[in-house]
Amino acid sequence: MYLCRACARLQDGATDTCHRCGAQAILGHPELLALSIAHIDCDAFYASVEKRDNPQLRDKPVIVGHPGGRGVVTTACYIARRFGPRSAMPMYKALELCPHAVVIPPDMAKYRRAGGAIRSLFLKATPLVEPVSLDEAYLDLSAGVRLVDHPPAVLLARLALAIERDVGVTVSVGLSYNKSLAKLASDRDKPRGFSIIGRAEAKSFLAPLPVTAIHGVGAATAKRLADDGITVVGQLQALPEEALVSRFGKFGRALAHAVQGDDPRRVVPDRPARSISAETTFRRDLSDLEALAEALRSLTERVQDRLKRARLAGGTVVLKLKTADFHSRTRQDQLPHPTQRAEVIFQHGLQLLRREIDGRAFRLIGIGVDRLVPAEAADPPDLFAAS
Ligand code: TTP
Ligand code: MG
Repeated sequence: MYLCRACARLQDGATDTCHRCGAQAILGHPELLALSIAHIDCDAFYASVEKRDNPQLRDKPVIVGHPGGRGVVTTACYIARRFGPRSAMPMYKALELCPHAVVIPPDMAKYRRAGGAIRSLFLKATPLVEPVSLDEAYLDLSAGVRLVDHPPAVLLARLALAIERDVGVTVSVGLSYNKSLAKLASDRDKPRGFSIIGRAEAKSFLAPLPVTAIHGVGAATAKRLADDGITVVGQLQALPEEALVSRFGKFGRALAHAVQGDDPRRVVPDRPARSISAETTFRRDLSDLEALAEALRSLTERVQDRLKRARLAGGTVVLKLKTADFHSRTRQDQLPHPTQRAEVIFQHGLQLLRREIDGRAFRLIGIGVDRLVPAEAADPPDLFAAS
């Protein structure tokens, strides 16, 4: 399967140019539709925001940082990087390497606003957004979690385009099956990258990388490994797990898994979603209770699925209906106890629905929950259930 990054659509054939938009931005991968964990990182973030706000800087080398002797570079744009300046470098040194650079003092409030705008776009795709910093986040776009029913690769291409259009900065996207690999992927072809690491190539991708590419391997561990003559991941892959356990204890076990491309860490959202819902528009308008209830039942299954994946429960059930002439109604019902269960949501939704049946035809029904709480607070054990 192939993805056109320019129009964010999928196509079958292996061509250089998109069948639909004609752009030469085709990305192919055998696991394109099987991967759903993403890492997105803005390109030269502070410098990109400054270039957005002053187009005269577009083709110039830009360094963001406090000018003067003791300042350091926060970031350098990709043009400046060709001459050597990098983040954390003393400013005087950066200017020795690139004397014609334009130096701009940082404007944190502005970068926070841009970061917030980007975050809002992420949250339109999935509630499972884990920010790492202002310009960087992990997204879980698995089926049942994502809010828009398109393959993750398509959602990511759309997001990258939306961020460019609405926020005015470019991003690099990494798509894989866990956080570590998604992060390595996003770093792989910056700027404006879109890189995919599938299960089939994870091990061989990791093999030539320095050991510090592995999550959890810092300078101290790298030093101990170097003392053993180990510098690249491939050498660790060749060792039996027990060898790493005896050398590093519990961390050794995690390390043994990590070098094989395993990473059990989940994407943990920093802020709870406000509501979780599902809705459907009918092909033909419906007016009778039975047909509407049937649609309601399958939607509550989807809501349950999403709640479970997000490890949340809802305290209020919200029913949404749209009449054939496009009038929306929402009705809600507070639950005695927050729930994750489709059956509970369905029963409450059905009660609400019954009151709305008056012979009128509906074109859309939706059901959801809000007042979300962590799943642990949900559904007290049923005293009468078998167990
Ligand atoms: P990064 O994402 O590390 O860097 P970047 O976005 O500038 O460039 P890249 O394309 O390689 O991702 O950091 C995001 C912002 O954080 C960066 O624009 C400036 C700031 N920052 C610092 O202030 N000091 C630092 O040492 C680093 C690394 C970043
Ligand atoms: Mg960045």
